[in-house]
Amino acid sequence: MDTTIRQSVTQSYIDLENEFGAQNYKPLDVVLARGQGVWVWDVEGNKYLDMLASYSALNQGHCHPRILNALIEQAKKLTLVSRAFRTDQLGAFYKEICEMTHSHSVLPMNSGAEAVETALKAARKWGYQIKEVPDNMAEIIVCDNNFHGRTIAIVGFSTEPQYRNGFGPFAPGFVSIPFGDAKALEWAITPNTVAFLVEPIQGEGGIIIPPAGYLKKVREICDEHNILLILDEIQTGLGRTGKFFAEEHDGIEADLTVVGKALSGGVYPVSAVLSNKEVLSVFQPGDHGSTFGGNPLACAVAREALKVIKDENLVENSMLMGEYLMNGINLIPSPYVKEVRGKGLLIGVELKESVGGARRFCEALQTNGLLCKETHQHIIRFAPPLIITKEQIDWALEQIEKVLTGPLP
Ligand code: IF1
Repeated sequence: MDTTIRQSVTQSYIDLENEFGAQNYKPLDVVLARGQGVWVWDVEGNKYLDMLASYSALNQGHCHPRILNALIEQAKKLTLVSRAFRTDQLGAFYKEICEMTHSHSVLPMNSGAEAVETALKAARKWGYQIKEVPDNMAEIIVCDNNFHGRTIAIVGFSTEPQYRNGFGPFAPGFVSIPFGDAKALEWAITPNTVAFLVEPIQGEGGIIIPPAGYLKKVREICDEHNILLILDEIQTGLGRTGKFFAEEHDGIEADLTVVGKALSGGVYPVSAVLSNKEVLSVFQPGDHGSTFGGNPLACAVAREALKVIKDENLVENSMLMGEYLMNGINLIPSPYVKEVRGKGLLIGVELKESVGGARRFCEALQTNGLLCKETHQHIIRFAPPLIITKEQIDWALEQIEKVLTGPLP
């Protein structure tokens, strides 16, 4: 196929999306048809290194054979019964994830936002039942610049105008404070505060890493005031930052931990709330639920996805390869870069404002075979699958160097 025909094939897929779909995204103009490991191929046959990994949902890489096999084998047996009946998968999933994460109990959902909502509901109910906060008075503290999903309750406490505007009215009971500022947390607490919800590293916020010891201080403050610490580890968890959970960098444990994304290795939506303080026991039969939450297909997939993280030492690889990639980027003498920051394989490269935005750099990287996504105008996010090897990073660094030291794209 010559180039023009190939490009018109791509264009026909883009036109189809544009004609019939809601335009709530503006993706790069690459139409992907296949993925394997760290690699993806578009409909023209071009090969790319996936440096986004579906925002950390593909920590185990695309189409991991073991996870696919678990999906296929379970799909042939039983996919869904709803929680009206029990299955032979659910208990095993509970036991394995609790043992792996040192949790007491778990509540499975599907998307990240649903699991965040679940944690918020658990925290409120805990507040009324255990902390004895007066009815309907519970307050939950969140952080400016947060990202926890797209439901109305969640976007109601977003500080990003685009995520909120036009979607009100919103649920009351949320207070937002600056991220990374433990004093601000102390000041915001009232007798009705039931929980503090925070991301260990703000992902969408621009890979913002709080000051060292922040979470440790936050943990102490929460203990002192009897409020629950809810960590959203949907993006930072399951090895992404070089620890199984990012909370381990500060040597603490959350009361409620929210996980999603890579819990299924990216093949199926699976999320969960993990509890260390038996907070989840406030839920009585009928209080909360989901048709698909905890279904046998999800359980089989998640069980295998967790085993792959362990068997392939992905947490350690994330730490080692993360350091290697970040050092490599730091060594590139680029006139465009303001700062490189990250933990493990969650890395943000902040460009100077004068270069006119990261989007054009992502497009230039695409031309060189790397798929990346900008965040917050000026930041390029590098978050490849955790299975990435040193050789693959060396190749990626060559492409990144070309773009960061070449002419302004
Ligand atoms: C989109 C961002 C990332 C998350 C954290 C909860 C959720 C997410 C820390 C909700 C989801 C996704 C959602 C997706 C793009 C992506 C994203 F750019 F929007 F912010 F990763 F950085 N907590 N993040 O990162 O999980 O309900 O989506 O399963 O909304 O466009 P979900």
